[in-house]
Amino acid sequence: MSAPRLVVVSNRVPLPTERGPRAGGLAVALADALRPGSLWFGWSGRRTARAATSPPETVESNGIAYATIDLSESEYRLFYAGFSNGVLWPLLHFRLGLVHYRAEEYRAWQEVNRRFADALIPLLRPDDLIWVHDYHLIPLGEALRARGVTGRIGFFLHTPFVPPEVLRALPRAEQVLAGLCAYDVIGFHTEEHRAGFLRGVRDILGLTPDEWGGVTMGGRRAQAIVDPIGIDAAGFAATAAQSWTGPELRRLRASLGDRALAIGVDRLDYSKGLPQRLDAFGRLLERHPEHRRRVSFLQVAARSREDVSEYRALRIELDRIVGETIGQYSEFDWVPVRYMSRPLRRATLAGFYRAAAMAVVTPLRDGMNLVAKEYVAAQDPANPGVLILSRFAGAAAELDTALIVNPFDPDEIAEAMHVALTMRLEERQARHRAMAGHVFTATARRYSEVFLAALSGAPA
Ligand code: GDG
Repeated sequence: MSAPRLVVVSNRVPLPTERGPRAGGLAVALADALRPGSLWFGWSGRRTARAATSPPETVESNGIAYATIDLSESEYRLFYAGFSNGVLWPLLHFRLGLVHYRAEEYRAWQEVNRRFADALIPLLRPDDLIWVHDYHLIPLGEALRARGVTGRIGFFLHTPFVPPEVLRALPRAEQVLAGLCAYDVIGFHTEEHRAGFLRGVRDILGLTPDEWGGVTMGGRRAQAIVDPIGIDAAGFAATAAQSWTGPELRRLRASLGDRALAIGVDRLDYSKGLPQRLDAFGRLLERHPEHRRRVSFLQVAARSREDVSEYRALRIELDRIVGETIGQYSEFDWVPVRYMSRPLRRATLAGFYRAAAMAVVTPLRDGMNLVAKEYVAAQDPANPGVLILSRFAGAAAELDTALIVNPFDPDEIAEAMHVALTMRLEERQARHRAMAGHVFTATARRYSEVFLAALSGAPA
């Protein structure tokens, strides 16, 4: 008997025709699971003036079908920029002060999920394994069930999950939790996220999870699992080693001279702790002036979600902080911070990680953080750089030999930067070895194998 077909659903479908510099993340994580014959369904990224009702557009590449629908301007505003990124994203990152709840946005979120379900139903076969991704699509499982889908449906949350004390601030907390319970499997990056969800189920829904993390609602049992996402570590390491000798790396090295490179790579997002990190770098130069002229900090912060006002405000704030740091510490032949709001090519990024003596990954909260794992994979094991990592990134649960910091404390980050820049080779190697052990084992392939094993009901 042949294996069931995998149907992946995510808000944005990475169409094979538009693999830009940002290709990565989910597409890499699912590469091994997406065998020929699989289907990937979601939003095309296009916005239309009026609500579209036409059937999904399908393109095929390497045997995989990509089926997409468009969103109307108003759906984009209410469902995507509104409830998904203006309510759920800040809430799930513990930023209650940034949550702007509006009932019409919540309704649009439910409505777009129903439209996704309507468009997906005709493409489904009875024995499909359906794997839904992320907070935009929480109600999709319920919507599919309401339309008669009886097969296995799983959901993976890429963000953190908050404890019930925080979740209760959301006027529709019960519906969100109930939406999650409509799946057969609900995946989280860490035990902390899973535990927060199960506590919410108990405290807000009044249901008692069983000892294996199962929740039974309406006669169905949903299993909450921990399945940390990983990267294609071997592939990324090979890319880093290869781009080491390429033209961009030559230019980078020429521009650095004998100075050390420090690197930060993030989507420009308020969850990533960028102002605190730049503040910390200024404090390093203040407290340890021996690093002046000896290190350059390259911050790559590609713009994202600029339709949400907080993101525009953050960009302006960062422009100011970067300008201040540059003005304060620059000398005529040295600039302390290099700041790029355009994305780099993935191969170039891999080489830059390898060239960096330290990476500073200090989100205030993060589901996982793949940059931390990419940095580890890209290092030369004989002469590795040092990772400074926020204790509030999911990655800290695995990469505990990084220099773990509180991202809200610029002094602590500055001290960690000093420790990193002066660390002896043996210690760097030992810390890196332990982290590489995780990154090269808990890979993208393992992530999808574990999830799909749980979803198909087999032991992982
Ligand atoms: C969400 C969760 C979770 C960034 N700048 C450039 C570039 N990137 C790539 C990185 C990395 C990816 O984007 C970012 O992934 P993260 O995991 O760090 O963060 P989110 O985008 O917030 O992702 C997160 C993830 O989902 C997966 O579950 O880990 O916690 O928030 O791959 O390399 N890539 C290129 N140029 C850039 O300038 N090519």
